[in-house]
Amino acid sequence: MARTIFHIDMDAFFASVEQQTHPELRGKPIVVCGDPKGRTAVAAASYEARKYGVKAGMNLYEARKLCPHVILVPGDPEKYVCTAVEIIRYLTTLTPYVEVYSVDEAFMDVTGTAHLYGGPLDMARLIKKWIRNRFGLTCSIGIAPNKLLAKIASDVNKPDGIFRLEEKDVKDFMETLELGEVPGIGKRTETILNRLGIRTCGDLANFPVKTLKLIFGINGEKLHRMAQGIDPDPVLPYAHEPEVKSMGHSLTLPEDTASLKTLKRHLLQLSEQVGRRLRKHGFRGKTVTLVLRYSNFHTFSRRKTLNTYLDDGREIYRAACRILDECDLVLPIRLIGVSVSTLVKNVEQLSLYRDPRGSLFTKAVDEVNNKYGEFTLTPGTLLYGRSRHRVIPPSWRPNEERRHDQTRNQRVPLQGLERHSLP
Ligand code: DCP
Ligand code: CA
Repeated sequence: MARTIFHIDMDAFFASVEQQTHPELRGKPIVVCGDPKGRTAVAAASYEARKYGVKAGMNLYEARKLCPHVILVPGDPEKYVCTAVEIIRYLTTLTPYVEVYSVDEAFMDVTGTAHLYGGPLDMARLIKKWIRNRFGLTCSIGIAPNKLLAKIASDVNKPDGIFRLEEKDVKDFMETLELGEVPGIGKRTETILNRLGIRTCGDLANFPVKTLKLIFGINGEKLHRMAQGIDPDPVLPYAHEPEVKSMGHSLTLPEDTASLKTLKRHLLQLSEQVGRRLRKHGFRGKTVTLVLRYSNFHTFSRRKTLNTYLDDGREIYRAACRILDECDLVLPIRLIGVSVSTLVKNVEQLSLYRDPRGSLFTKAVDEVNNKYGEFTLTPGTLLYGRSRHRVIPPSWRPNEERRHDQTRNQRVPLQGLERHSLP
């Protein structure tokens, strides 16, 4: 049976939220960035600023050069996440098949529900009306037989538009579509394809799949399918995602120790692991918990809730060290653990509020470690001292007495099992 999928994408999301919460900014060229005095990039540009060529990813100097009267607004991630969460909650009242795709994008499978709202177009209008009434914000909605096409379609009448692509029109639509318009075809792939004389999806669909497989491996077939607008992936409902409340790691030390220096070295490695795991699963969290077990097996935890959501190992480490410094240790430590809770998912774009070079660096380190193994690249401090220990599978909750204490020298990923709560 043919499916009906929506892709909902908020227009100039962060910038529009700021314009709604600060009416004096409405109708003006603004950019949302980190600290305007610091070295930050443009996270979002209002449509008024885009007219001057200002866009996300630019540095502030470039933005000012293009539009000298542009207004710089420091970002407020909490506000955007809360807005996004409320919108997602509303969407799930229409159908349970809602997939959160990014901080301001969601897919919905409305195959079985659109008729209840007068059909796909009326349902899309209803969603736009609700978002406008509740927040004064606009969004663009793509309606198509699958997620890939719905995502492409939501860009067609952006901003504040709806575009419906029906099965019968897919072939013609794809024929002239530029490769760069297809999510999943990056710049590098596009360049290689261009060299082969392929400019549009039509060209790609007509290209021999055998040759594509020789060049791109198994991705060759995928590219060929994408060019034809084929995407069998289901909408993965938010409610069906594995329930995660916290993520962490702990380590039973090779020897009991009271040395803060040694404890902090282990903490750095554990924090890096936690950060990497959070990023891998698209989570950020704002509560950092330190768990300590004395040599007499007495176990306790201390936590701090921060103002921002973290997924960076070094930031987690800094928070955990502050907690450790405030602990009055009375016995040597046998086990140390760190976990992050109060999680939100898929808000990775907020990381651009930090120094963009910082998040690019973290991404690059993750890529190397994903490929060559944990801690191939690691903070210098971890290279000294004892050899590292193996990671064993998730099993530990921060507040529980431990089953896993029998074995020393084990790092234990912590993973809470309750559903993570929305802010
Ligand atoms: N974002 C960011 N850094 C980027 C890109 C985006 O921090 N390089 C943030 C700010 C955006 C939000 O994510 O408002 C959503 O990203 P989009 O790419 O959907 O961009 P916008 O919603 O701002 O614009 P559009 O109207 O084109 O969707
Ligand atoms: Ca958007």
